[in-house]
Amino acid sequence: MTAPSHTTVGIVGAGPAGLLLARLLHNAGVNCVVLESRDRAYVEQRQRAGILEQSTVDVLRASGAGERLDREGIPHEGIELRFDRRSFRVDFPALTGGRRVWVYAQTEVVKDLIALQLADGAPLFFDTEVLAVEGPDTDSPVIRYRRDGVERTLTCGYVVGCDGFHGVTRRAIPEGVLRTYERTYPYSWLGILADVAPSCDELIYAHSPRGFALHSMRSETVSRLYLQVPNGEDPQDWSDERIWDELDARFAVDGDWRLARGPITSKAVLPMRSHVTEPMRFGRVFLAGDAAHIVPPTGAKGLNLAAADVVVLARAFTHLKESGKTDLLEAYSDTCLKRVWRAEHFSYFMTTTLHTDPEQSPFTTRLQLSQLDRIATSPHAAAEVAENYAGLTIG
Ligand code: RFL
Ligand code: PHB
Repeated sequence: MTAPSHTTVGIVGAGPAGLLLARLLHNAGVNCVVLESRDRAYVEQRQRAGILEQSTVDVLRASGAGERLDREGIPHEGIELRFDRRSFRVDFPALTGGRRVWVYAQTEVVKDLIALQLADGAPLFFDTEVLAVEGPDTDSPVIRYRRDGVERTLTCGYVVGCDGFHGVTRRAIPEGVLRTYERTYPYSWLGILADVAPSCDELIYAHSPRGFALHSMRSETVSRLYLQVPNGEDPQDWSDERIWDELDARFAVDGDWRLARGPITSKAVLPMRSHVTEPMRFGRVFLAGDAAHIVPPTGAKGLNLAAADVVVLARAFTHLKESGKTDLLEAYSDTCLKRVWRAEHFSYFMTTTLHTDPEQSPFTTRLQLSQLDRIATSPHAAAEVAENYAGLTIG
């Protein structure tokens, strides 16, 4: 199939943001085309997020992509915080008026959305690299792309950059207009997948003198775990035994909890970063998801923010189609940035409260422990964590 030369909404990138936007637009009868540089297998296998907020689940269900999620997703009603060899459970429904989250991997969300899109949706082209987005402040911006070694163009009514942090769409916004806010962290995560039943029913976020650790899961037989490691660490330097020993040490609590070990099937080191691009719209070019903002993964917010952006955008395009009005499109950036900055703050808070900076003073460690103790003893402090984690209704 060859790509058309014109469409209403040109979408760059088939990650969760691009795919969900395409589904929502398809359902609303708005034409679009999705161009993705990687092949389908790569996009479907990329290991990333694991936690969906209630509102993300609601949107996926309403869009028609909830069938397998409802069968295989695991609802979670809390998380466990470990510190000082003790543990505290943050109870989401009790603290938020009934909200919860779902364990359902990003790989599965992406597979479900791709299957729907290829079955009846708008054109979706893999192995198609977007080279540039041109004319953002004209009535018909153009996407320049390469497919099968040939350069072509797609003329659009609007372009949405869902092309992640390293994408090209952001470059279409002139430097004088663009503002970026950034923070890097002096540590990374070593993430593993292991063929072993999770040793917990809910996720465990652990503060320890040896650094942060997180116990997550993918299914009843597959565990996902993360360890704070120095930046630039080589996963090859981490034997399976070293990883399990370190996880054991960091999750240690008084009492008889045990971490089950099993074969490790994947190891990767992931950098941590906070980044916001403002504005998220220039003329007829929009940014959504990681293309506009990055959060460190400690708050489990990235995928949920991407979904929230495209819901706002799909609503704005539907409104344009129905009323001819562009007011919601014009408000897009301001509407999204409110939620984005809240998630930035929460992700920063979770990250800096739970990790150990290599230069950290004993004073800062005492502050972290005091903050964690506050969450464990004050329902108000715990509710602040629960509301942010389970998802706020903004925008
Ligand atoms: P993506 O997923 O990066 O997709 C962008 C797509 O654009 C394509 N692309 C291009 N296509 C055409 N032409 C070009 N020039 C292109 N340049 C790029 C790419 O190939 C890709 O397919 O961005 P999107 O859609 O905005 O989705 C964002 C999420 O992927 C991300 O925020 C989350 O994974 C973050 N995240 C988590 N989020 C959560 O909500 N809950 C979690 O539990 C959670 N855990 C995580 C995470 C991210 C992690 N890493 C790897 C940073 C755990 C980890 C370890
Ligand atoms: C995951 O399961 O991959 C995961 C869960 C929670 C996080 C980050 C990653 O905060």
